Amino acid sequence: MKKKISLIGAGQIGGTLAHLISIKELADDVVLFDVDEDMAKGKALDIAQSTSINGSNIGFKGTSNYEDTKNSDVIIITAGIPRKPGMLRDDLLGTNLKIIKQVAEGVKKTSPKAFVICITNPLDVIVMAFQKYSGLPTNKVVGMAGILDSSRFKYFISQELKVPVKNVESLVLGGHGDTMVPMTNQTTVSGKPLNKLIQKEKLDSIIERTRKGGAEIGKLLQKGSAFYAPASSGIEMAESYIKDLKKTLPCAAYLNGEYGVRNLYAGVPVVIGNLGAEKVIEIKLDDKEKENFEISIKAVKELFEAAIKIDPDLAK
Ligand code: TXD
Repeated sequence: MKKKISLIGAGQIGGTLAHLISIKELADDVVLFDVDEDMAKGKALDIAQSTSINGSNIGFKGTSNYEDTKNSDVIIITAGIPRKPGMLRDDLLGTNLKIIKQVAEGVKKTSPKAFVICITNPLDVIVMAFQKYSGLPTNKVVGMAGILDSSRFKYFISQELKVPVKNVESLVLGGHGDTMVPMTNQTTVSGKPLNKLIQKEKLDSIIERTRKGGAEIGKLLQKGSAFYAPASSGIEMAESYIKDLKKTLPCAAYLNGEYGVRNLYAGVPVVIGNLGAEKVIEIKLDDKEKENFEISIKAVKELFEAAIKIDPDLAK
């Protein structure tokens, strides 16, 4: 069966997603959709011209017409504005809510059966708004943040302990903001508990650097925000869905009682397979982790309340 992936937003992350899909041969057809049609077309053409070098056989199209994205298997959304230096993710709310409403209407009409991965910030609230606006089933709508945050945390630990990053196992849960929760007790390095390998002060500074990981890169880039690691993270989710790998990945998923949370999207471990977000895995949190997770959930809820003030339709 031919696979089609559409990327809504062909900016920094969108373009990188398309290139990774091409290299990994994850689909037969890739559509780059953007309000800036020429940019989408230009990137599609550029990547298409790399396929003879990579040896992949994929069709690329750039467009600003949702009809071209029709019947996509996977949709990855990055449409929106990114942070400028000094901005918080939450500062993007008003603008990106309006954009996600348009995107939801387009996707609902043309690809109601797609698996949708939302990347636009502020992540947890935007993915929830997309699900509400589009009415797509909650198991088919997920947000990408936890893989990226976990990857940053693992990288910093590997650098500190001077070990290969693949030896570090960890995950970061909660909302994608400054209250995100790196699970230190679930973190191991070559199977050994992290807490036994690192001093508390050092670990605290790594947690802080992880929480501010996006801002650190934004400050260096000056124009726009991180895009290579965010794109790789989105691809891991898309691949697990398309190939039915059933990987357990930290993603923003709809919670219906899991972790004591109802009717909210937040970062938790989720099995991603060909049914979408198949199952939320409830890991046991210690008291401190639980407390921090609850603080993070509170922050997501408050931001969603702010979103409802902007658009009361979201309360329905
Ligand atoms: O962990 C995470 N979830 C994230 C999220 C990590 C890094 C960045 N994250 C967020 O992703 C970031 O804060 C932004 O909200 C999105 C996209 O970041 P990117 O760096 O790709 O931004 P760009 O390069 O500005 O691309 C956004 C594109 C741009 O080309 C616009 O023309 C387009 O979105 N855009 C639209 N496309 C379609 N439809 C509409 N309405 C639209 N509006 C803007």
